[in-house]
Amino acid sequence: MLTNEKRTGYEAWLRYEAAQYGIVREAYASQCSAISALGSSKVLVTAVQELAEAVGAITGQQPKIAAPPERLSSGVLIGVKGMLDPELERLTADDTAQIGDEGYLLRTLPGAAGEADRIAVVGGSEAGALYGVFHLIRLMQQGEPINALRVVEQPANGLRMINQWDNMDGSIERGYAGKSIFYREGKFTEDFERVRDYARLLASVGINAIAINNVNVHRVETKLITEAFESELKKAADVFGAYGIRIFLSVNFASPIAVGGLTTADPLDSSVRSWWADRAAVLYRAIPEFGGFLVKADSEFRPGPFTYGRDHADGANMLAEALAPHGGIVIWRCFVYNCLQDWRDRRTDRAKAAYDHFTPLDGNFADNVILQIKNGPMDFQVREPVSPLFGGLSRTNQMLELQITQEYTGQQKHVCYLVPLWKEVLDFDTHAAGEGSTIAKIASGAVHNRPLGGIAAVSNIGDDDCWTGHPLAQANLYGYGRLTWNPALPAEQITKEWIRRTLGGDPSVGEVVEDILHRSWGIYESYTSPLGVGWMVNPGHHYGPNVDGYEYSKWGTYHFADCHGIGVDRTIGTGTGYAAQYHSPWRETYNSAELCPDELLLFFHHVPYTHALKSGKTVIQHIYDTHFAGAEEALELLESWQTLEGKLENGYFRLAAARLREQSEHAKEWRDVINTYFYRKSGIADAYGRLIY
Ligand code: GCV
Repeated sequence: MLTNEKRTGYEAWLRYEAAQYGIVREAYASQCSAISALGSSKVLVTAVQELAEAVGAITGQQPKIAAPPERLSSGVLIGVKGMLDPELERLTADDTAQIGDEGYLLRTLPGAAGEADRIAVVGGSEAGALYGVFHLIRLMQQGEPINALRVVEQPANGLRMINQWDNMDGSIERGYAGKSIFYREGKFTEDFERVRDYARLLASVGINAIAINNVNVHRVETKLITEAFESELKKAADVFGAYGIRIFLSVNFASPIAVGGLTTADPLDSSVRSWWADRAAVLYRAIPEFGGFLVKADSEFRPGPFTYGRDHADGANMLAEALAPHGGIVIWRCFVYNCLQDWRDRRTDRAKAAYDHFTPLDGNFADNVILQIKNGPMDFQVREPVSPLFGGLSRTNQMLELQITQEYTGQQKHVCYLVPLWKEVLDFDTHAAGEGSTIAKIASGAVHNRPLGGIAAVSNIGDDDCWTGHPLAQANLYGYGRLTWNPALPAEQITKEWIRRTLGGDPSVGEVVEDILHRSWGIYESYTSPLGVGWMVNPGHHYGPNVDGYEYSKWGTYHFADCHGIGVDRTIGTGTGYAAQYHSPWRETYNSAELCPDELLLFFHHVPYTHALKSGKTVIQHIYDTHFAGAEEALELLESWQTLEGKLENGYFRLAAARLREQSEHAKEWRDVINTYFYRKSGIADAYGRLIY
């Protein structure tokens, strides 16, 4: 295994090694000696196949698969609550009373005298049963006992979604792991095998929805809602459907004009409304389990209702009306801002835009509309405050949008483990409805008792052998899924699970990888983005340092550094007033340069370079220190990875080593560009006399 040059992690966390100890192998083999599904739907068939494959690989013994309705006296019974045999229904009733649609119960049922125990995997639905099976597999991959199971699980979020930013020419917007696994040259791929493998990975962490094309919907992709791609869409829906995942399409708001032959896309025009209603009916006739539409409108040159003097509720509700008879939903993005700003205009603040656009519409959206809100008010920066829009809506369904693909966090060349960042977002208490109104609870719908909610994230996969460019970036996809299921899971647990399942049980490997992952976000922040300043990147592709790259541009992304100081004044008295979009106590905390947490100081305040931070350092010394330290620590990550040579498959080891080497070199570039820039601007020398150019 160790000499395998080719393997770079294709199996990801569904890599099944034989259980380490013979006694454990034997126990699993006997507890899972047979598998039977109480039903024959496609998701249950998947569940049986998945469990059989895992058990075979982990124990070395292939379980017997009983054809329904054969009843097992031992082994694993997989079924759906309400559709079990009466005895099983009765035995599990106490627990299954607690599970809803996608939840599950795993329970060991003691056998009668002389009979072996059985394991019941009971889902609230077929998908729930599949999640239960993946839970059982997770336990076995980690060598956990499965002899006295009583686990009741229910996902916190209704929608647990992935957004692919894939284009049909095969490119992926902000993709850093090769080409699309879905498309080539304007067509769907012919080989759906890889798509199926992706569906497995996603379902294994509880994902239940996927939008399969970029939110920037180009010419060919606009036709995805027409009959032109019906058979391929059906195929994709089947592949994902077998794993309990519903497909969605990103749609072009101007479709009635672009592909419908109409002269308008005005959402209040009756011909437009009936055109969308017809489209929806045709789509659902072909794919009854179709999820709905994802929409980027009036954003970054995409068409939208503003063209017709309508608002976003008009636009979203029109699509909602078309989808409602079929049970479909509209996911409407709130990433709406002026991307043609004059940099001389100091009153307009991009950070305020989503709140300003959408809070006046609170309560106007149909029940099958969900507003999808990016975690921060700007755009997936290394450090941003959370979007105040989450605290500004109480009568509207909302979901959180995260970015797994590392557009601003090292583009999968640098390691940047995002689970700790996401945990900070999810745990943030908006105080919107008193204490405890966390982003996690607002997004799930719990705070305002909303019918729909969830989390979506932009995927980080492509057709690279390891899926994610950097093999360690797989941990972000894994962690994302686990958090959508349960945002309360500790980051450390997720990390340990991912390592154990992906890289095996050697504790000396686990310690090193865990340390690398957990330090990585802080390290990346330290050499790129001090104190909440973002956007010091090369325009367009967003890789590498360019302090003024966006400073005199139209995108609304400025740091305002001059010879005296740096930062954006977003205070209520002298600045853009953005701080007022938060509830107390955040409003007061962010509004005050004294109270504002150091890591967000320059997001909210313009301060002199000599301003003293809570840490006791001046701003300029903080910039120098973090950049020198960050580059050193990036090298430490490489050195620590190198201690794993011979302990991992060679292909995997080398791929990550090459990326960590590039990161360490590139961190020096970041250090020197940023330090030199601010030394030249401020004229203040580094207190320790280190080399600045
Ligand atoms: C899909 C940022 C990215 C764009 C992306 C956009 C969005 O601006 O750079 O590539 O477009 O966000 O989220 O819509």
